[in-house]
Amino acid sequence: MALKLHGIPMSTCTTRVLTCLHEKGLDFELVPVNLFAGEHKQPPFLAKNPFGQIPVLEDGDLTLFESRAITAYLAEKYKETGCDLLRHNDLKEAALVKVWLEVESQHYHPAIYQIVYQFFVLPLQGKTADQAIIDVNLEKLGKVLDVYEARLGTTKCLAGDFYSLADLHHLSYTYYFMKTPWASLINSRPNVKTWWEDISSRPAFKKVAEGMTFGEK
Ligand code: GS8
Repeated sequence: MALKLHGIPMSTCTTRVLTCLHEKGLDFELVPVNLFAGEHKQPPFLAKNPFGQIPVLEDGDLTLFESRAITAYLAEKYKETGCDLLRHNDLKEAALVKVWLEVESQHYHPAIYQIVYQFFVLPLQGKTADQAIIDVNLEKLGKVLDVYEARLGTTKCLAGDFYSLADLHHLSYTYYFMKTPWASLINSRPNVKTWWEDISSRPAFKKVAEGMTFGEK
């Protein structure tokens, strides 16, 4: 039975999974969820994710939510297909991938999420962005990026000289962030800029980015 992904192509968390599916060259069905009609808060969807959020992946009788857990599942199940995103054959490399997966979710995401949310999502709901929240998080993100700049001066990608799930997890939010007035946070750091240009030009992500239309009129 084909993999079924419930979500929408412009959603950051859906695109995290879509990028992984394309990276692995897997067949899947994208099942649209009508967020504007509140479909994700209705019992049929809540039965798949009790938190009422996209994305959800169904693989036969297995139902998963949380985009990072879904990509980890796909990277494990299809480790022999396409790029080995978790470096199964090398314990140290695999451990470093896990370190940088944590860095993304614990340090990078909390800051970049706030900026993207304030800049793109609130105006869409007719609300005004809070510049003070944006400013605090730009400062936090800058500090995280200083660490990345040093790291990426020694290795091509975050976990080593290889593309991994840790890099992939950065794509969705950074893509939208680069459309904000603060893209210089990435572009002014040469190693981060080279890394960003490298990972965002992978065919799997370029395909997904076509559907990432937040902020476009
Ligand atoms: C977050 C899911 C999420 O925020 C994950 O899957 O990584 N930690 C979870 N989903 C958003 C769309 S993200 O573009 C969502 O479903 N928002 C609607 C809502 O919360 O009501």
